[in-house]
Amino acid sequence: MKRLCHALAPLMLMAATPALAADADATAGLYQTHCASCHGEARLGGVGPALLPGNLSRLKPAAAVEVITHSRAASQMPAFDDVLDAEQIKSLAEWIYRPPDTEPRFGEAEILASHTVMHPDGSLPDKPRFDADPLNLFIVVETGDHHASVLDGDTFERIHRFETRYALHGGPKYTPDGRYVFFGSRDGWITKFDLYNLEVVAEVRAGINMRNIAVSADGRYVMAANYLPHSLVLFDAHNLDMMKTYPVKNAAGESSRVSAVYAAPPRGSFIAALKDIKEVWEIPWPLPTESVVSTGHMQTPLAPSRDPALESFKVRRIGVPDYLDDFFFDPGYEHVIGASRGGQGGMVVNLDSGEKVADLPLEGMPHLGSGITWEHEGRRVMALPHLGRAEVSIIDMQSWELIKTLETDGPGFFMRSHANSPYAWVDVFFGPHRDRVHVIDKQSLEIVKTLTPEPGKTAAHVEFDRDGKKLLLSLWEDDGAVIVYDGDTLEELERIPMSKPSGKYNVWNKTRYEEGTSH
Ligand code: DHE
Repeated sequence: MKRLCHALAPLMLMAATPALAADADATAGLYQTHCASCHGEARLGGVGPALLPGNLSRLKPAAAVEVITHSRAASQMPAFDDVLDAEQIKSLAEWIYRPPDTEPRFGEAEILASHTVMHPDGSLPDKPRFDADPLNLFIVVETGDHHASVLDGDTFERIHRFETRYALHGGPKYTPDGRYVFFGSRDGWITKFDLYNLEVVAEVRAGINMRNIAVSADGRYVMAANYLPHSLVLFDAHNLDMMKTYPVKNAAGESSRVSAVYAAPPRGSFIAALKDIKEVWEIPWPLPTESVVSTGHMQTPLAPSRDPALESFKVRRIGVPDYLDDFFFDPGYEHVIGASRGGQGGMVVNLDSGEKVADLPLEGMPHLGSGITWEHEGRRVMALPHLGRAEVSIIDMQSWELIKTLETDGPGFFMRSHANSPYAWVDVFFGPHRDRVHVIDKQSLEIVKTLTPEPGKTAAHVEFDRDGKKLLLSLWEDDGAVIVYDGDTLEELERIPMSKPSGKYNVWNKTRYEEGTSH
């Protein structure tokens, strides 16, 4: 019997293949009829998000069935349970995770075609439409229904709430005066929002699967980092006009996804880490004439003393000993601290020489991207959670030695503090205790309190106000909230209902490169 089955197998396969192909054709037809008008004929997105495997990594297949069947809360997508039967919905939900037959193209023509300017730079009033301190506003990204809220950082009143692009990811980036904020979506959209007038002023799509964006310290340029295509894209921040695309390749012609791009103010440049080739790229922006801006603890020079031979917008390739996936910079942006691929160990690389200056004894997927630093007994230390271990590691940034490992109630994602706060906060994003957050005393290096704001509900990501006196914590649920805490007494002060709030971003802390937060 077994032999027979084996003998028949090729025949059965031949018989099955046309049927499978017919199924796929039928599903592709369903897609064109019901989905393409919003998600694009080639699945590259339109009014709705792109439906390609790389863009759908955040959506579980079962959730895709649910969305097609019943729609998504507060979205314009209709429910299809009246139009399609369960089998058709299941096949569509599977089909969108298939790689496309031909690699989708997204080049300069597509970027230019996506560009819209709603309010040209300089056309809206220069005064805020509200009384709140414009430098102490918070943006809260609400991922549940794809909105963002603007909060007054003194009263915590919601000044405004507006619909964003689908699936924003990473921190929105401000211009140094705090007037404009740029959002990046996983689908590649960059949205420029005028916080004084509470209006979207320009939009452009930089790629199909974007990692993040960075804004130059002078607020004049925006750089986008893409996974698909393998590129960096430079924009003039005024109206998001495309200036240049950089195909990301090494000298041998091998191309790479970009892990992320950051602005390094003391260097006057963007720094991009590459995921598939062993290089870090430095792309300088033109030197301004002003001398120094105070950026919190850094006193960052706007006109950095860098090698005058470095040409603006030209790539300086820095060879590094390993691929950089997740990484962090020291406050002076002299070193990049990267996690090795596979998350076993880390390394410190000097950004001028490209040499590795230290190995870091970090295992269990250290989440360097959410590392923070502070002064401890006369030396600067950095602390970071691990995505794969219930630990926080604390490292001396001079000797690069691990000085403390704190056991936590589970692997964490985000860590946060403020120069004026005695505490650092870390969540327990993964595992059964994701409803807890730990508070670490920055001097004793001990966990001094564990809070459970709402049993059974995920609590994650903290951001302080500009003085470091109060802070916001997300109750990361569809019917969630942002909880305001007193940063010293650790008492809860109030809750502001929100739809799955993720990151919170205080204008002052970001534009001043405050210690203890992300930049
Ligand atoms: Fe993020 C920031 C990468 C998954 C929420 N995340 C970032 C940044 C990078 C990054 C490179 C810094 C960008 C910036 O601010 O300029 N994130 C990754 C990943 O590689 C990873 C692990 C897998 C992936 O899907 O890409 C990942 N991230 C997630 C999530 O699953 C989170 C929790 C939910 C979500 O929205 O997708 C998530 N990431 C965030 C948030 C920030 C972020 C809220 C900004 C933090 C901040 O305070 O600045």
